[in-house]
Amino acid sequence: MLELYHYDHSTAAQKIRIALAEKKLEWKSHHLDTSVAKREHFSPEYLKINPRGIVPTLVHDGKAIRESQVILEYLDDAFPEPPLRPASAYDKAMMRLWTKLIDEGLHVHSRVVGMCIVVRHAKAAAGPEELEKYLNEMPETVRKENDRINIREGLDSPLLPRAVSYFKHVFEDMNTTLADSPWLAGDTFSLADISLGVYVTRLKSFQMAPLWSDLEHLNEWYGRFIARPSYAEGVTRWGDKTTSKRQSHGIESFEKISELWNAE
Ligand SMILES: N[C@@H](CCC(=O)N[C@@H](CS)C(=O)NCC(=O)O)C(=O)O
Repeated sequence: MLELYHYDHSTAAQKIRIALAEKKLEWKSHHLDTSVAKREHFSPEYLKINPRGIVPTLVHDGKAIRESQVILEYLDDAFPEPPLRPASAYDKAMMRLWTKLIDEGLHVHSRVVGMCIVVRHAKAAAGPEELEKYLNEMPETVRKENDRINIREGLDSPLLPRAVSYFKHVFEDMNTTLADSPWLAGDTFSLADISLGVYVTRLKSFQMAPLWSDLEHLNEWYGRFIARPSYAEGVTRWGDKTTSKRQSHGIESFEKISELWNAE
């Protein structure tokens, strides 16, 4: 049996739900409330299967697997059909160059952008005492320190320029690659497309798409990505209760983010 601990708009969880849908696997949902008040992901039971207190965790026949990029590879090993890694050694290596970016910094940068634009408002609304409890319980030190800075400084956070610039360069590199192939690692849809695609959705949710409107190959690829039934199943179906806040705070932040995007 497959079980997934996740929540609706988590990018890391979206990747796993897309892969599960591509493979047409049945799974049981454990939807966690990660709000400051509930913080179910810091409960002693959850920390036993995910000591970092983050989402997602896959449990397969009683064994827990954590870290979204590891889970994606695990799913492709455990359930090889249809494959989500290219057949040729070269394309597989290209796929891994893309997926490597996620843990090299892209996911952390995505959290920085999200926190500075919108999530800080929800965190601050919980009140200083609850927020302090939440941050104190957070097991990951770097995440805790980054969140403290980003909640306090918002759009003036010293972490924001690098995060925005990182996305700009990755999107440009993706556009260059996609000029020559329909998918990031060649002719077939792979873990690279799943891993990167959800972050385009995330930035788009802040109404930032005009920043990369000139990257036509990236935009065409994104159209192919979201047209797949697995996207409807893994992303759209779960919704995102923070959509309207993402939109309104995104619009307020557009000028600043645009300035950082165009800084070099
Ligand atoms: N490296 C981890 C990152 C997971 C992660 O950052 N999860 C976020 C959701 S995308 C989370 O648990 N957020 C809840 C919180 O930090 O309070 C992975 O890829 O699984």
